[in-house]
Amino acid sequence: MSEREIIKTTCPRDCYDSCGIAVVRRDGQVTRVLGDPDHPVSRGALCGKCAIAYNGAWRDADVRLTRPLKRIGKKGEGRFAPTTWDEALAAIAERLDGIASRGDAERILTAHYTGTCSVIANGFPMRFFNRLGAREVEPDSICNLAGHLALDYVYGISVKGIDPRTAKDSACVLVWGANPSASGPHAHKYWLQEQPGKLIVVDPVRTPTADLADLHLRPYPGSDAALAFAMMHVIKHEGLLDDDFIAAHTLGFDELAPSLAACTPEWGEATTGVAAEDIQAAARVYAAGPSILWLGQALQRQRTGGNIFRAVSLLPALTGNIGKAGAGLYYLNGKGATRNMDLSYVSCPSLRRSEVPSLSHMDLVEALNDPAEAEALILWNINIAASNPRQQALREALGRDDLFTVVIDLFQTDSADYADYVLPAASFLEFDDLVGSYLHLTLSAQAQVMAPLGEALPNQEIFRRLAGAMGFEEEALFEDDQSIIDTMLAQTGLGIGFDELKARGTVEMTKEPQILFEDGVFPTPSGRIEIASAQAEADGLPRLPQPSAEERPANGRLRLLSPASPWHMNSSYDNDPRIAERARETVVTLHPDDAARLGLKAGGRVSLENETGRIEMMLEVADVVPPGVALSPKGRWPKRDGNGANINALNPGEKADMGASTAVHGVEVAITPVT
Ligand SMILES: Nc1nc2c(c(=O)[nH]1)N[C@H]1C(S)=C(S)[C@@H](COP(=O)(O)OP(=O)(O)OC[C@H]3O[C@@H](n4cnc5c(=O)[nH]c(N)nc54)[C@H](O)[C@@H]3O)O[C@H]1N2
Ligand SMILES: Nc1nc2c(c(=O)[nH]1)N[C@H]1C(S)=C(S)[C@@H](COP(=O)(O)OP(=O)(O)OC[C@H]3O[C@@H](n4cnc5c(=O)[nH]c(N)nc54)[C@H](O)[C@@H]3O)O[C@H]1N2
Ligand code: SF4
Ligand SMILES: [Mo]
Repeated sequence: MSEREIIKTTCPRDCYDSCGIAVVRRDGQVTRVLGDPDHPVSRGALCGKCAIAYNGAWRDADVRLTRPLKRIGKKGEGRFAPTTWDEALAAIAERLDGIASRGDAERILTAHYTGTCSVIANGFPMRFFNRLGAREVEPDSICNLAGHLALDYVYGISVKGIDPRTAKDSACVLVWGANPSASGPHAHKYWLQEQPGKLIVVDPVRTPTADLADLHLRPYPGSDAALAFAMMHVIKHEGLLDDDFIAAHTLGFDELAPSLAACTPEWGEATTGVAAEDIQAAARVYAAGPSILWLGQALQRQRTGGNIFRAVSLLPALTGNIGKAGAGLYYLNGKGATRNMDLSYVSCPSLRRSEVPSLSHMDLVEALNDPAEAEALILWNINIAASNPRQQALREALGRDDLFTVVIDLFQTDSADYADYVLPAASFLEFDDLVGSYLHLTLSAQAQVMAPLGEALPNQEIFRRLAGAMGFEEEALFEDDQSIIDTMLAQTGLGIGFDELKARGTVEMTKEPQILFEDGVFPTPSGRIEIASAQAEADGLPRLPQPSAEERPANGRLRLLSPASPWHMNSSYDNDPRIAERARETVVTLHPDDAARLGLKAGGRVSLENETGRIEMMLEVADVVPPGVALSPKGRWPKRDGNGANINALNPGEKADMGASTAVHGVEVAITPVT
């Protein structure tokens, strides 16, 4: 009789859900990776993409990187020979040491993000880079920095949002610029559908989440600040303001109020495309509350994304929809901030001897082109050749012969093709760690269920060994996983050890739903919600959010949206054969009016072009997208696409108005038939 056992672990992908996983092992060998039926969010199922990939590419030694590799071909060509860990680490250490010992450590760039989000594998490698004095490419600048900075101005914090369980007391959930049907499929399937209130969705696209809504508002992309102002106009003029809350907990409403007068629903309709009566209806339902406001990541990926975020985030302040059960706002629940974990313990910024300013991903191409700025580049948990803007220019920069590049990944990505050394990372199934969802206030165990494939090593072990090869001596660089896990678990105050967490899989941080800002104190300079912000003004931004909308594309061009795809996780999974079957060809979707205007036929090939690049796709015609918008989700590997490029070949890398953060949903393209 073979022995069957089930081990609980957790999905650490960059996803709102952080699903519980049940790994089936027979005689010590993993046979299936399934959903954990006990998990409060996912209730027994993984999403389709992970169900395939975790039983496919992620455990397939023929697809995974299993040995360190050394480049033998030209950069970008993807020709490598196997080497040993000792040789690779010695060579890397020698190069980095050569740069650092002449005082140029800031010419060593490191870019990393959320390839894996577990606490140690996501944070520990920074101990090495802090000690080295390397320059960090600002991680959030590729994703959500503008939104963080905007909420910091208004609320003093951006990483503490509602406890989703409080929705049992809500009369309305307003999802603004997020599409959980793709980006958090279990939040879509259970949480949103079971909450008792009305669902309002603000999204130009009719997504499956929008299909669930009682009210779906479809503003033109980048016009959301105007929509928020029109809603605030209605709230004020229909007597729906919470005057007591405004007086007690906010600053600057008197300065804002005059600007609301002109923002009538009719003005709102003309500016955003949303019907005046829908603006009124949404404002009334939201104001009556208790209401939850979900600020999606897409909302701030715009040229004026910071202003948009400031404007929309005023709705809770004006209506008192915060500080009580069933109310509040949500952007991201930071795994440290909402779980009492001090993540700086993991990354140890104190190891840094001098400050080195970070670099925006939007400025990476220039930096890589300049030997005085970049002599070495180390990438881990990130695939810039697929996911960064200015794809062609970035490739050329990565091709620079004297740029020493190291890529750490599970797979031979497009980025890895440019490496001098490729190092194989272990997957989350192959080491212990902690996972905290960025929506649900849970803490979960990531449990090792199998040995690393081949010679792969967890990120943290790679950097311990590299620290050794460099001759570094600080103890913190060598701390083992168990010690870090114990320290972090102790900080949480949950009173449980890792063995108990592993047995339970996932625990809620509190028994009852937490209420956000229950004490009415906000960590801004004034302790109030800062509608008017002296800090923003000091930083060269307007003192108040502006009732503006971005200019629409001219000359028949369309606004290109490339949000999360249900079959990819960012650029992950494109190389799994069963997922590739489902996403065989890259598709762009246009409204029937645009297709007709441009003389394009459904099923035909079209060219998407702008000053940054050109790619071809198959055309789908459907009124799920509004006129003037083209939709084509992110996620393809450039080298697996017939174009040898993906959607980011069209992204000029324009910056949002805060933090030099990405404005990827502000891209404009011309679309023509391919004959
Ligand atoms: N056009 C367009 N582009 C976008 C976006 C968009 O909306 N539109 N969104 C942007 C956003 S929000 C983001 S966050 C970025 C993310 O973009 P990517 O960097 O592509 O993110 P991922 O695919 O999540 O992970 C990156 C890599 O981490 C690897 N990885 C997984 N686990 C591990 C591990 O344990 N160790 C190591 N070393 N590697 C691991 C994966 O194999 C993968 O190759 O893309 C951005 N690019
Ligand atoms: N399956 C899957 N899940 C993922 C990811 C993935 O790639 N695949 N990526 C993960 C990552 S890194 C992130 S950051 C999150 C992002 O996930 P979300 O927060 O959901 O953000 P996006 O996917 O960028 O876009 C969501 C919706 O915003 C809409 N939108 C675009 N522009 C505007 C606008 O100007 N105004 C309004 N109101 N709506 C707009 C788009 O049409 C889209 O339907 O998802 C995470 N989850
Ligand atoms: S990617 Fe998200 S939905 Fe899919 S298994 Fe992981 S946590 Fe769950
Ligand atoms: Mo992201």
